[in-house]
Amino acid sequence: MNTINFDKVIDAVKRTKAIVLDKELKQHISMKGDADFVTEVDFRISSFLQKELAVLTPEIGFMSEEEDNTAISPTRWILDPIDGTTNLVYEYNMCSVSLALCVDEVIEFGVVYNPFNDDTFIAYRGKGAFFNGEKMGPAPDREPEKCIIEFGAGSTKKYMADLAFDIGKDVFVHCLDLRRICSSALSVCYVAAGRLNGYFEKEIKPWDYAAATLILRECGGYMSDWYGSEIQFIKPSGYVCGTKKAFRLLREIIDKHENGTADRP
Ligand code: LIP
Repeated sequence: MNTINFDKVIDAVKRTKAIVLDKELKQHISMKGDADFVTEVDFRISSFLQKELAVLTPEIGFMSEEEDNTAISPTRWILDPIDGTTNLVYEYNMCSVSLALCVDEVIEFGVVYNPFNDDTFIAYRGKGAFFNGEKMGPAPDREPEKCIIEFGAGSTKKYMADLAFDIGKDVFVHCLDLRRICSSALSVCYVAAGRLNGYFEKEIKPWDYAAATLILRECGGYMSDWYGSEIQFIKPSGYVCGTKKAFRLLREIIDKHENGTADRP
């Protein structure tokens, strides 16, 4: 851990910008499932960072959205080469490269980089989080009715739509407004930065949230899995996070719906 040159790791992550901005590569699109895009940009970034990290840290394993993750090492990089692939394909340009270092299921380091505007969120466990080089403080703890909440509905999981939208409606009437950015890594970082105040989604993958979780934690944010337990990084998880009051609101609403008590007198 102490011997890792994190500046070189961050530099490698930022060098993915050339791949992301290559207009030709993102035309090569295939479907992993319904409403689930993958492009040549995703594959190129995954193999580029795998090679770079193998040179910088040969002893550390590698887990990535676009690789075969059958043998997962307890000490591993967790990469989402493009979080927000649909946004990339549609040129919505809210995408991030998200890389975390996980050691025995604890996230030690995380970087989330948006190549379209160079926003860079970085955190080192116990040493704080940084946005574009500036130390981040705790985000303002807004009252629920002043909160903007990111609503992750899982576009690839339409069978969850009723529950997601029932909860979404309930949250919407209790907060200022909902957002759909659809890059979970960016959404969690935005909660850390106070641009959003909370975020929830019933099921996402470790690479969507590993790096951003440390960034939010280092800023004093609150988070849990869908049912209120600790977030895990070895398998998919629900994700609920926010500043204190927003998190409390989201937990109350989600628990109410999951326990079947919603809309009862
Ligand atoms: C996507 C997320 C998005 C979430 C989707 C999906 P991808 O990641 O970041 O916020 O709603 O379920 O996981 O597939 O673009 O890397």
